[in-house]
Amino acid sequence: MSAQLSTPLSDYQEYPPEEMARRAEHFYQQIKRRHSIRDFSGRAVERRIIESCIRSAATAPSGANHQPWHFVAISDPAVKKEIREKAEYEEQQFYGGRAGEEWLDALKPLGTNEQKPFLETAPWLIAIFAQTVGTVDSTPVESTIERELKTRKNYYVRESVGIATGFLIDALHHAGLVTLTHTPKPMLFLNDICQRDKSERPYILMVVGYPAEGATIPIHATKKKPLEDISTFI
Ligand code: IYR
Repeated sequence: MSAQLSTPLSDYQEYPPEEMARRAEHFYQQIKRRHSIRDFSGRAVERRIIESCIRSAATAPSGANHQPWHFVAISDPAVKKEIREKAEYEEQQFYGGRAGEEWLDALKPLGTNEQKPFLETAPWLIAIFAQTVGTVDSTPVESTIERELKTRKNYYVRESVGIATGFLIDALHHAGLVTLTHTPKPMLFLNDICQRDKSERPYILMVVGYPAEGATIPIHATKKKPLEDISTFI
């Protein structure tokens, strides 16, 4: 007899079409208030909020359900300071020419530069790692050999971690927080600081907190392409 592979779908919720339309529109009205923020307040955010949002992120679909992600949530000021120093060093090279003229031109309307004070001001940084290989479960391994035996390849890693990151941004926004999807490049320094194995790739450094009083957003970032331009119905 083969092992049972399925369980009833018990938590699906159907809505009548009218309610569905209302909910879909309501979601749009809520999500369109999400903006990437660079002016953060230093106000603290409780750890349990961050924990819930990471739990939401981890419900994302992933290749073979391997869940190839790890979230390192950082609130320690000394660690945030170190991250800021390392990120600003990389950004200096980036803005100083490494990015190339075309890329720097594309960034002009955002008004970004190598200064990243928010990496220290914001109460939380969430370093998201993508695991190219992973272990079957999270029980600690005793030896290198044991790790190798328990290690398996992951699939669609970028897609999976990208979707989970989207869920995370949405969960944080829903909770009433603001985020910046930050990508210092290269950000391998995050492996050392967060003590993550080299087989894990730092994917995004999510900056999380409250907006500073008088926070602004670039006008450029408010211009979203209309439905006609981004979709085709056949
Ligand atoms: N990582 C740099 C540059 C940057 C790149 C893109 I594409 C952006 O949309 C925004 C910034 C920085 O964080 O400044």
